[in-house]
Amino acid sequence: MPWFKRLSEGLSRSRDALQGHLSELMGRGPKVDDEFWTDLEDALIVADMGVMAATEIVSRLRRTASRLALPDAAAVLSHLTAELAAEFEQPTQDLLEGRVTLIMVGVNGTGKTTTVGKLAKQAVDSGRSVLLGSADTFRAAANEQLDVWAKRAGVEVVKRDSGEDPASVAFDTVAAARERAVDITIIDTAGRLHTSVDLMRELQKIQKVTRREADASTTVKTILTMDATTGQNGLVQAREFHAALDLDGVILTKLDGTAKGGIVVAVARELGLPVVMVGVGEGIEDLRPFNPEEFAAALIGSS
Ligand SMILES: Nc1nc2c(ncn2[C@@H]2O[C@H](COP(=O)(O)OP(=O)(O)O)[C@@H](O)[C@H]2O)c(=O)[nH]1
Ligand SMILES: [Mg+2]
Repeated sequence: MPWFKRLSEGLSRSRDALQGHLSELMGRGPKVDDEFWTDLEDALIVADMGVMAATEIVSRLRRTASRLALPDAAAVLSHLTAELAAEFEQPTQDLLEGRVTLIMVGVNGTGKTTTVGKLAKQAVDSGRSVLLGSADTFRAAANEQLDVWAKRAGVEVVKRDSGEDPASVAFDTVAAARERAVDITIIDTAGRLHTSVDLMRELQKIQKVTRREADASTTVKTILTMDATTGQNGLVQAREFHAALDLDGVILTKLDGTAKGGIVVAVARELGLPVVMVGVGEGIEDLRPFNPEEFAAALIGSS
């Protein structure tokens, strides 16, 4: 299935919800008055775009409407997709371009390990050399889960027994990657510890070791996976990760499981971080680089 169709299907719950509000808005007639703008803003907020982004999109749309002397509600809404896409900085850089070392972080269950597996497979398919590191030594099953993905992708995993120091795994991984001049190195990490202070400290240690030991020709990036179904709660967690780790980007997973796909807008706007990829399912093909125009078109559909 082509990617846009996948994305579009993945966002269908969000699109249906938003379309419901927009057709209500259209049903009131062609008049564009203050109430129209307020209701449009509310519809965007309900989609979880966040108040800041919703306000900004609506005020830009208002300016466009007056500049182009748009005659009615339908004409105004036909510009919504473009204004939504304009919310994002562009272009988003390809995560797997050049030589990179990625540290994947995020709350348990948000999709770190799955995302590591998908990225590994995609990188291999595009002819890159890949090495994975299993620095989730907290859960016993973590190694096996990553192994399954690694086999699928045909790549090696550096690991240690559970309970061992995750920063040592990062050290071993990066050392091996350096020696073999690997293109793409991805380190999976744990998402749950006794306290979040412990977790952040552990991740900071992994980050420090990785930055210190990684080959000078690779870019080290710390990427947060965020479960889109957790909505605004996920944003709170994301802020905590960002404060502790100075993130380089966010991957939004499980957009297929929510009616509030607008969270992508809130993440970009309120965290000031690029959304580097989006996930719309459990399959390898269901993770792709984020493209603002595509996303806006899939979220809003034709009205
Ligand atoms: N529907 C859906 N499920 C996903 C997506 N990404 C990950 N998952 C599922 O989320 C669950 C937790 O993923 P996992 O990688 O183990 O999370 P981790 O604890 O952060 O490593 C798994 O069942 C994945 O298949 C996605 O984009 N869509
Ligand atoms: Mg995991």
